Amino acid sequence: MSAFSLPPLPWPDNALEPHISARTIGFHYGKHHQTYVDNLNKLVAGTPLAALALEDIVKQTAGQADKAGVFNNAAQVWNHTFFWNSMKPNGGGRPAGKLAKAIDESFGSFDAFKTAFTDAALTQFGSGWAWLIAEGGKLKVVKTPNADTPLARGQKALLTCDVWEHAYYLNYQNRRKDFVAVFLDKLANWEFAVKQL
Ligand code: MN3
Repeated sequence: MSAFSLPPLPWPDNALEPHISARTIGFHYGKHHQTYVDNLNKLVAGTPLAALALEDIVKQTAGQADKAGVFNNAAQVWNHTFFWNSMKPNGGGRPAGKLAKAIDESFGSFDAFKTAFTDAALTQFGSGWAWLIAEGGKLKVVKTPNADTPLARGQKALLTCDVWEHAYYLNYQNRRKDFVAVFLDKLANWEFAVKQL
């Protein structure tokens, strides 16, 4: 019996076109995300970890060298589900209400937030993630390498952009900057982000 399953996407696989193609989603969700789920199930089968919630596996295996495989796959399952929810058709633009206020208070302006987020996404060398997080009553932008995640660092994730090449290569090839701009301008799901606050 499989402990974990691939959560359904929050929108049809072609819903983010033309910005992210159904072909990209087909590989990214159908192959990459599914593989993390399958690997996690294999790794935890018959161990006490199989009885835990996904979030607890991520927290409990973080930083443990002998559990790196479990952590990497569990964190990638969680990160990808969070990423799908961080986007929506006709997203982007600016958040409203208390999130807009929190961004202004923490970064000075929405444009300053965008610059910080873009910088984090572009300076994450190799594979990883850019995040808007809440920590200590403030919003911050952070980047994490590979599978690493704010969930393992005691930080509250609000929004993320996957900057592994598999997230954008079919649509943008090496142009990560163009992908990140489209994420912020056309796809970011601010209603999801505000729910995390
Ligand atoms: Mn990915």
